[in-house]
Amino acid sequence: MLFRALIPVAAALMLAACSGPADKPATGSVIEVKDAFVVKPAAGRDVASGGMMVYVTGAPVDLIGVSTDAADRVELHTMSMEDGVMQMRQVDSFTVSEGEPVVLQRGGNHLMLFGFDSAIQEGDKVDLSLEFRDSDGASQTVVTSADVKGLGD
Ligand SMILES: [Cu+2]
Repeated sequence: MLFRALIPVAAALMLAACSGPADKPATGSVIEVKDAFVVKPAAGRDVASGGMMVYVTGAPVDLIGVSTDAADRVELHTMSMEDGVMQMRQVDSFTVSEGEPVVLQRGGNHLMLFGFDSAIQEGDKVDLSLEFRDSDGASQTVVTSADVKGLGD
């Protein structure tokens, strides 16, 4: 998992403030999701991108999957520069640590929604169901409401 190793570095670069390693028990990690959005694709296309901020209080958790009624399938993607070209790659998970939120956004790590429902319009809201797993293997599902934005927003 080459890309998983890169993610904490990227998160630390984006966020100057960084607390020390969290050696707390995995139980009771509190997950908070903010500013979720999905970008409606151009007419005739059905692949949408999306993002959000994910915070955790307590032990680290992994975001291992996303589902929604608004699309057939959602993947977690990284974005990186390789030989001067931006490349997207699917990854299995993103790790969220206290003080190191996962930032999913345009131009960076992001969600990719395939088979996005063309009936959904800018200004609508869609629910995203986020599945997390903690270090004990316990899972936690968080549902967040994402704003549907236009390509130029
Ligand atoms: Cu992508």
